[in-house]
Amino acid sequence: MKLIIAIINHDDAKTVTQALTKNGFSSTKLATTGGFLMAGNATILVGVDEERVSEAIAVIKEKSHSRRQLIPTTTEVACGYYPSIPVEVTVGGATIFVVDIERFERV
Ligand code: 2BA
Repeated sequence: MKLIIAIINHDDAKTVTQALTKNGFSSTKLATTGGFLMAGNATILVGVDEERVSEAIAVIKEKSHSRRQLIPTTTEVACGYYPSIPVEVTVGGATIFVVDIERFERV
């Protein structure tokens, strides 16, 4: 068994979890925060048999959209003046980890 850990945009979380359920996958959504932007995102946990990992990832991929986001940065110029220069980053669709599960039980 494998555990898929997928970090996705908060706005895609409902669509992704609904699609996973529709395709027969159990999932858990956690409210998380990205370390770079310090903005809210969502982490989806999916416990899945090894042979269905690619299928689950395909569902997550289909429903997760990338977004371009502006972040403010400051740069020092003459006379101690610090103008805010926005930088654009592309966030997502999804950052996905797949890890081995040593033991899985429902008790
Ligand atoms: P954040 O850490 O808030 O990062 C948001 C986006 O900012 C990233 O999108 C990337 O485009 C940019 N970014 C992140 N770190 C950067 C850096 N040091 N320099 C320049 N740009 C940087 P994604 O790569 O799509 O990541 C989306 C979210 O996935 C991340 O939110 C974080 O929560 C998670 N994530 C990404 N890679 C990870 C990793 N290796 N380990 C754990 N979480 C990760």
